[in-house]
Amino acid sequence: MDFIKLNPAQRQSFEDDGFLVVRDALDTAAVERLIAAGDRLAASFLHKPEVLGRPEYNHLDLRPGLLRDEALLALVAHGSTVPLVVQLLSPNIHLHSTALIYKRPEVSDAPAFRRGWHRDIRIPRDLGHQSLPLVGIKICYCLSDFRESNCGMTLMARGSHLKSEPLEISRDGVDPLDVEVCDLQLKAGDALLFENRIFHTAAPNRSSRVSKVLMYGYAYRWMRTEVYLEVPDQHLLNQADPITRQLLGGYRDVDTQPWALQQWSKRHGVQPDPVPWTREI
Ligand SMILES: O=C(O)CCC(=O)C(=O)O
Repeated sequence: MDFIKLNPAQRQSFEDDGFLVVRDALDTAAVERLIAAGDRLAASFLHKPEVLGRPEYNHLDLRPGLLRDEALLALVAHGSTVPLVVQLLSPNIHLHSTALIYKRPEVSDAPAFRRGWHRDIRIPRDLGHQSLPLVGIKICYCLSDFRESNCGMTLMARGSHLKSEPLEISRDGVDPLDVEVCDLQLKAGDALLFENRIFHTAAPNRSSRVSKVLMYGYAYRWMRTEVYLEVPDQHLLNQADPITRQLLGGYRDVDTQPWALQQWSKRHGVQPDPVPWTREI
């Protein structure tokens, strides 16, 4: 995997906002390859007739089976984004989830489907909203342009990763009032990194084109992967480069050192300081 240094401004922006935009994370050829792969997986969704008044039929959130496609597998250790995730979390990470999200255009008076503000991985359900840890980062790769508002991009509540309480939404409203809701303007090839604590929600696509993104989530290796991320077969693991093998969960257990990314981090001078169990007094 190539090395790209996380610069101080990027770190600050990620720490302040809970998300970070990486422009041109994918070149045109990669976007085309990924659209072709995504469209193959989404073929039946893309070709079925529109079901009026049922926005849930206009929204595809496909999670299992993505990595069987070569182009989608190659994205697991993508060089312009995953190095940033390693520097924001640590080398001790693996791929935690994958999703292909397509939204067909929706008529403007249709009820908002899946407009549900949430934090990822359901951690607050057990730990509450206070002292919530940063444990994972999703990379959202744009395969279509998102150059206007209300065109299907996931909405982010800027800075809400630091909130220690639930979001406040008025009885007749859908969005929080006390935080800035960001409907980011992105173009195909851009990536949006966002962390597990930030409140975000799906939003309807009021444009005239299908909105297309891929989301790959990374988390510490002691976080169990989402169940639909199938354990890759041994043949595939044997063929993978060492970093992809680690990211795919190729080590026997979490006590095995994350050798591949540890060595990569060391080679590039970005290994985190060790955290000792004990210290002399
Ligand atoms: O469909 C979307 O835009 C949002 C997806 C989402 O909320 C998630 O992956 O956690």
